[in-house]
Amino acid sequence: MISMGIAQAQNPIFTHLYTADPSPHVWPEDERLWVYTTRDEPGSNNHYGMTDYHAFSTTDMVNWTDHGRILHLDNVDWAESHAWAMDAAYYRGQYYIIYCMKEAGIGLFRTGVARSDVPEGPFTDLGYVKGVEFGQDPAIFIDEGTPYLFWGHDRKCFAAELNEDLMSIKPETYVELTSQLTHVFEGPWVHKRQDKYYLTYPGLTPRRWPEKMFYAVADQPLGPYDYKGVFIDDFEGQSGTNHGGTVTYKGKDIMFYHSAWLSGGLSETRSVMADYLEYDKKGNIIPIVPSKEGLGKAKRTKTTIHLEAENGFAAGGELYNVFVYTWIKGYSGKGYVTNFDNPYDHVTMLAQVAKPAKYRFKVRYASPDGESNHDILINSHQYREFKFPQSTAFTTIDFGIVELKAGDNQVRIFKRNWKPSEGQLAIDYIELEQVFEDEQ
Ligand code: FUB
Repeated sequence: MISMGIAQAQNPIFTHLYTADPSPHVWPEDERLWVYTTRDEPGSNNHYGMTDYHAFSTTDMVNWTDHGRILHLDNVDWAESHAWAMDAAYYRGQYYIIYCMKEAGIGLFRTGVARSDVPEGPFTDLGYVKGVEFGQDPAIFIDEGTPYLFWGHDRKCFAAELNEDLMSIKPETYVELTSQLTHVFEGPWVHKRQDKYYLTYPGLTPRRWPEKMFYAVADQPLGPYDYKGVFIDDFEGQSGTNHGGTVTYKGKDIMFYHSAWLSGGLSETRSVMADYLEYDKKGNIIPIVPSKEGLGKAKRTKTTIHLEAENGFAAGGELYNVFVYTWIKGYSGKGYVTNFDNPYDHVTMLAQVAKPAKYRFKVRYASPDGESNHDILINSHQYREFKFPQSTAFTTIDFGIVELKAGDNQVRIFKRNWKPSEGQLAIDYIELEQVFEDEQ
């Protein structure tokens, strides 16, 4: 079975969460590699109930940070379902995600745009792109400062230049690329190499699932494209779909895509993969054979879920009668949560995982004026009363190993009863680090 040996391998990259449709990027003046993904619900094995997106970062491609939920259907007024494939961009000093969801009451895909001033989000929805009908599987490609949008599904692919606000296309630039992309089904992605534009896409050879990955090459972003062939063929443990993108990081070209390896063959419960992408002397992509080793031969990947307290509802959490402040310096993110004045005042953070598993739980806090009494609840069963020692600066407490269940986990820090505290607690973030069986 394919899932055998995963504990020692680098593929799939993320082994704590079911992830799909990866969008890899390196942002200006940031040494990290970023990967934005969709998420498959544990146990669903279909794509109809997909609701949210995650952001991941790394500097060594072994140790990854899952920054948690970055956008959910509930944060998008115009949408009703199907949080399907997405992409991300850095444009004029802001970070964007471009995604597709079905429009409420209409049931057709629209291409949404959301913005953040930090790459890890959470992102705020701005609406959908005007001029894009049936906007499934968007990819944004910025060439010399000009933004282009590619999208498509059901054997069709389209592209156009975007206006400067990214909220509408320039109609005069709209092209249908379908006939240039043999076997195309959905999921276009464009990258540039040595003045050539490579459009990679999942496709179906006639009447035959699952999807393979194909590519075509052009001299201009909007084509015409010259079909080149398949570069990820059928492989053991593939999912029904494939979808991905390319990035150059630390001098190496990497292809991110997805498989069904983590779910042990449930074909629609997917997991992100990565392998090096190489070209021959003529610039043709050398076909990728998905490998367990992925980007490194010796070490397995490990992910730490990092959840900033101040993100609240935008990241699936809750701030109940507490406030975000920035007075104590040294916090990460945009601030910290404090003012736990009354019983039941709380901050809740959402940790999502694929399977029941153990994690090392840490809390970064400050309590400048004295010890503070609080309680910690993980879902409804793990309750712990804790006295946070006085600390004028933000510091981290390791609470040891906790168990998370498959799906959504609520981590709550609160005042349960009226217990006097000398200090006022400030919560910066929590972390949940994967602990493998051989480390327990
Ligand atoms: O993840 C949901 C859908 O499956 C995507 O939008 C398609 O590209 C396919 O990967």
